[in-house]
Amino acid sequence: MSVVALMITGWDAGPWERRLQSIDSGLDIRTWPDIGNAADIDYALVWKPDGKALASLANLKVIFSLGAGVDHILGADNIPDIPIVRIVDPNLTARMSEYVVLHCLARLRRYAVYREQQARKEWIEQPDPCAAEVRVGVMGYGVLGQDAARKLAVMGFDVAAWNRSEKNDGDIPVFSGEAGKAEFLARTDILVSLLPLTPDTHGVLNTALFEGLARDGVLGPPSLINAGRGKLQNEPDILDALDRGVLSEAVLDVFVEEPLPAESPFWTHPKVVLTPHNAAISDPRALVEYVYRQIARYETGEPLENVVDRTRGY
Ligand code: NDP
Ligand code: OXD
Repeated sequence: MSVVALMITGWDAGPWERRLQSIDSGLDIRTWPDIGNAADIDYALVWKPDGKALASLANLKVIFSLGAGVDHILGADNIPDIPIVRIVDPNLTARMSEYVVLHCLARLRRYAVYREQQARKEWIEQPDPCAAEVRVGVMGYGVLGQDAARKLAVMGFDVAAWNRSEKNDGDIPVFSGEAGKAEFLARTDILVSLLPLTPDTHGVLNTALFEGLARDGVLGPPSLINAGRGKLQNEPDILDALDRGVLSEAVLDVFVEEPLPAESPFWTHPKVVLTPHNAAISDPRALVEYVYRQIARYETGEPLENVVDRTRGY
């Protein structure tokens, strides 16, 4: 019988345990820190795990990230050198695209302005460009970036992407690497960050990047949506760019420190829309089956899918 450990920080492990048990009542599921004999554990399902605790599982075969990102694992000390599998699932992907499309449409249709006007009982029609006049740039053209970009294109936005490696994707131009960055930024009115956090992407959302964005957009100064990771962003640079009008708005789902401290100026900044790192939640009702499928593949000798490349960091 396989033994699974749930090692979850910040979320309730209960729904994961119940869902797993409902799929396979024969599984022995243990929730950290009450895992009994550490040497029994075959698989660890983790969110922000304690590295030392993971390292103590002497017979661990696979680590499953319960999110698409894996910086919460790779950033911990003593992570055992075994496969790390991340989440790639249509449920999570669709949630992220909803978030991105929502905030691009809100910006296009000046949702914030009309809310303010309503509060003042003002009947004023704002200039009304169409989606095709607005250039959205998606940074990180992986599973989430591609889905969001395609759905934005369906809504009519003029979409391009920026990626580490070159990719050809039909109608969506994909710029790559440092060589393609300036051209990508210069044609971007709404910048969407869906990058993973790695040593290369740490702090990439900074003043120099904001100043490279398009200055001739139909919606006025460019705006930022960051749903990747908080440490991609230099937070003082975002505040400064908003205050100087280099950015007109920042939609932030992720922060350097989470939960966002009460004293953070982002809470009350009039040009910031913030959400509590829930652009794409990990819903155990959908994702447990994915993990269970991977365990079944491993046990029948099939290759695991979506294994993290540790040297790339994602
Ligand atoms: P993928 O690994 O599928 O995609 C990552 C993409 O980023 C790849 O296309 C990769 O390029 C590109 N990339 C990596 N490093 C660089 C770089 N230095 N410069 C340019 N491009 C780079 O990940 P997902 O799309 O599944 O997820 C992306 C991130 O979204 C996660 O890592 C996580 O941090 C975040 N996330 C946030 C959530 C939230 O609720 N806020 C929920 C889920 C995920 P290449 O094609 O060359 O490999
Ligand atoms: C993830 C997240 O990585 O929710 O999936 O942040």
